[in-house]
Amino acid sequence: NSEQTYLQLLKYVLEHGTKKEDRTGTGTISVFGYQMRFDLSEGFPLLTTKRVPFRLIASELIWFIQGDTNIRYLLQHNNNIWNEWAFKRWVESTVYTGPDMTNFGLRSQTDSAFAADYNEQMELFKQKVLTDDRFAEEFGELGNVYGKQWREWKTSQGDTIDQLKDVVATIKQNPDSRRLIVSAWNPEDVPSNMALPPCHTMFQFYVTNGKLSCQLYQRSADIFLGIPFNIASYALLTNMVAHECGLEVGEFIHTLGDAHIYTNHMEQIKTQLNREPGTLPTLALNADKKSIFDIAMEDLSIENYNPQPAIKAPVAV
Ligand code: UFP
Repeated sequence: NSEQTYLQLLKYVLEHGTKKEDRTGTGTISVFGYQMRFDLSEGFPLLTTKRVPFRLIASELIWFIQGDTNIRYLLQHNNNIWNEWAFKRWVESTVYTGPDMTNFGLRSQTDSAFAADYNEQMELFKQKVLTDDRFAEEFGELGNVYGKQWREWKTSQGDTIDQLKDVVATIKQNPDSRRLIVSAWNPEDVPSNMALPPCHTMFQFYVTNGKLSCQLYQRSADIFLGIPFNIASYALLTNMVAHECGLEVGEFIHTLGDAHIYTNHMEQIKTQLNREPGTLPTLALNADKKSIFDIAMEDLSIENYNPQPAIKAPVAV
């Protein structure tokens, strides 16, 4: 099933990956080019060999769909997954006057005195984003990340393009189209206008026999921490778009570029590979909310999800 497909990727990269240095200084083993297919009618592909927090995936996806690029909405939903990227901009800015936070991601894992300082600064930062409008506007902002590119792609004419709205409309009007694409990769914005160049670079929809499929090209994939989120996120998006368009769900096809395992995730992966997968949960969508643009957290839930415990691992920043 879907979970085996993911576990096979872990095993494949453990076996065939080559050592590769990376931007974060952590070190990886990596392969280039890999494809997984998930039949979404089998169940919702949320891993059972470790708990994957669905509400974080759902609130992040809603945030993308709303075109939001400020971490305030995420913090309001107790979602901390983008904090480091905003925090990095804050501590590297000229207005920051706290203790030196250079290389905070790696240092906080090895130096406990530093970790205490870091946690304190991060808490202060989060509180400021939540309570201070002007601070949030300046430092909660991640720049032209996914939400911006999906909903308000800037054109050379000074207009914007709502790629997501357009693609949903085209699926309804011309489902056979071979141009059902949303791109998050904006070469003009990548060098300086975004906190993190998009990892899920572009996706395409495909309709046949009344079923909607989606393929994602992901340029860079943290297999242990990132990929389980990315699979669930695009499975959720595909379910939402299918629901709006009156289609059944087909496949999610996940195509990876640099697919890597960080060298400090090895123990965690051993633990996971020793576990037996269970049955996949199912997604419940509020049938009254037709448009993906109206869906809120309370319209989504996961049923029959009985995973094994979460496995903690350090995130490379
Ligand atoms: N990463 C993912 N999935 C995501 C995301 C990030 O796997 O959705 F936002 C990982 C991939 C890589 C790192 O390990 O984050 C990004 O670093 P880089 O830009 O150097 O590829």
